[in-house]
Amino acid sequence: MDFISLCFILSSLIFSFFLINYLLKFSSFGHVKLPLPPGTMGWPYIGETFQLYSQNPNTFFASKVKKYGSIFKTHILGCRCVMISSPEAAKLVLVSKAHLFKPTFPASKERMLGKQAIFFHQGDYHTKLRKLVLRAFMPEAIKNIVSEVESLAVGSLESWEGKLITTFQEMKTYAFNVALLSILGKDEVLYREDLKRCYYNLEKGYNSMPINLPGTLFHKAMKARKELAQILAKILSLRRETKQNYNDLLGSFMGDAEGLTDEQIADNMIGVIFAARDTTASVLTWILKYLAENPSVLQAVTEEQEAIIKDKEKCGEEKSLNWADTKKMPITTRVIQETLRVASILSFTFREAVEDVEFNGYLIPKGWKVLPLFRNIHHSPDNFTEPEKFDPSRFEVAPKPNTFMPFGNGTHSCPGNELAKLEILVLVHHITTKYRWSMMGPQNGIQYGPFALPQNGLPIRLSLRT
Ligand code: HEM
Ligand SMILES: *[C@@H]1O[C@H](CO)[C@@H](O)[C@H](O)[C@H]1NC(C)=O
Ligand SMILES: CC(=O)N[C@H]1CO[C@H](CO)[C@@H](O)[C@@H]1O
Repeated sequence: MDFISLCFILSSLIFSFFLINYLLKFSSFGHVKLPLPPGTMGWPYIGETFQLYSQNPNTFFASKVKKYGSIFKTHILGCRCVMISSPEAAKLVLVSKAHLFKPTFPASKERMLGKQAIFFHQGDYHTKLRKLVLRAFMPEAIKNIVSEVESLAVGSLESWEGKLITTFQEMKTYAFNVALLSILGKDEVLYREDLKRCYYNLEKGYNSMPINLPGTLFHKAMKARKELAQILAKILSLRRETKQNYNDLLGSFMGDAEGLTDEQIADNMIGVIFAARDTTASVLTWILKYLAENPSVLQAVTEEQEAIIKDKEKCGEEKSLNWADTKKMPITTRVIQETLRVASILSFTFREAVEDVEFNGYLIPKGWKVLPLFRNIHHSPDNFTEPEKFDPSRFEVAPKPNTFMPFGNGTHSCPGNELAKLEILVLVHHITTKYRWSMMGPQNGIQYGPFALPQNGLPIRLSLRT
């Protein structure tokens, strides 16, 4: 055999090896059989739940990312999941292939908020709801409630004056009141206390064992859910009688020509309170902590806010804040952005693959959960230098697409983000110009419940500035 035929035989062997290998990748249905992402699945059923909860969850995610890269598989709480922490993968799941990844929540959350709430849906019903929610929360709509938000902020601050308070608890009340204002407009005050009591019982019961026997927290929660629906039904029927036009979320829901049922309206009003309260309250809590720890930043924010007051005096404008004022707060705005990044209160979100999806040569199998890890993306040194450092000036340059997503992205991104920013700006305006606060407890602990929060909700003492 001459050298040339030997080469020919060898190369055909190599060629057939690759051909067979390639053909083997196709299953009997003709689909490409891709490998699963790297990672370990832990024990049967419990998987790696224990590893996740025995430490700070972010340490678990971070060590996995280090070991396996930005996409890896794991098994927690009985679910097989793929966790992703690159901007490209987040874009795929939340934006470009959003239709292949449906939202998914634990059953307890669905029971609490109601099956018809916006978060749980995909497709036409979701699109319709989202349009109605956005209509009530877009800048054009919330421009008109700046001075009412301001009254709520001023009222809260006055009630804390000279007292030792738990920042998170108090911010929850403020955020609840603003949420109600945006839902019910001026009707808010009439129902505030009743709605607050019901919502509180509902929330306490939803974290408990689902045993519906008299006396249990769960039973009380079920009762509270009914009472909430009754109060809302009363408001609905009053509004239907008066036939006025309302600019608030309830007005938007009721005005829809296609018509939502009372139950759909109730589920979504409770859903919005749920989405709006603890999120905004924990961001506000972190802001007070970071401002207290960074005196030069506090100084810069205070000066920016004082300049707004002086400008208004000079122009002879009335004292109360308006929408245009809130657009003259670039330093404060960067403090909010940096707080959202460092604290990343929503560490991740959940989706479920509705069919087999390929990403970067890996298979994400149908039925698996997919978790975009916002916190890891926000803390990646590739996207943010010295990621653990609180440095608002980094936002003088706009972040790259899909590297900074405190409000998510795509079809389910936060429709309340403008309102959240507004109520934070307004409170920061008044607290920095009139007050000072000191932190009263241990200052380095973080608790997760489920949002990241300074230990014990950040006890502070608030006093008037001298
Ligand atoms: C700083 C405070 C807030 C943060 C960090 C935040 C964050 C988020 C994020 C990340 C999502 C998307 C979740 C996902 O894709 O799975 C979301 C959705 C949502 N948020 Fe917010 N949010 C905040 C405040 C608010 C407020 C004040 C409201 C209402 C007034 C609100 C209403 C909603 C609603 C209704 C959704 C669901 C949207 C949908 O499924 O289409 N949020 N929020
Ligand atoms: C959301 O995704 C789009 C498309 O990739 C991108 O242009 C945009 O900047 C993203 N938004 C955020 C907040 O990253
Ligand atoms: C735009 C950009 O720089 N993206 C990078 C952010 O960090 C991840 C890894 O953590 C990289 O994969 C991205 O390329």
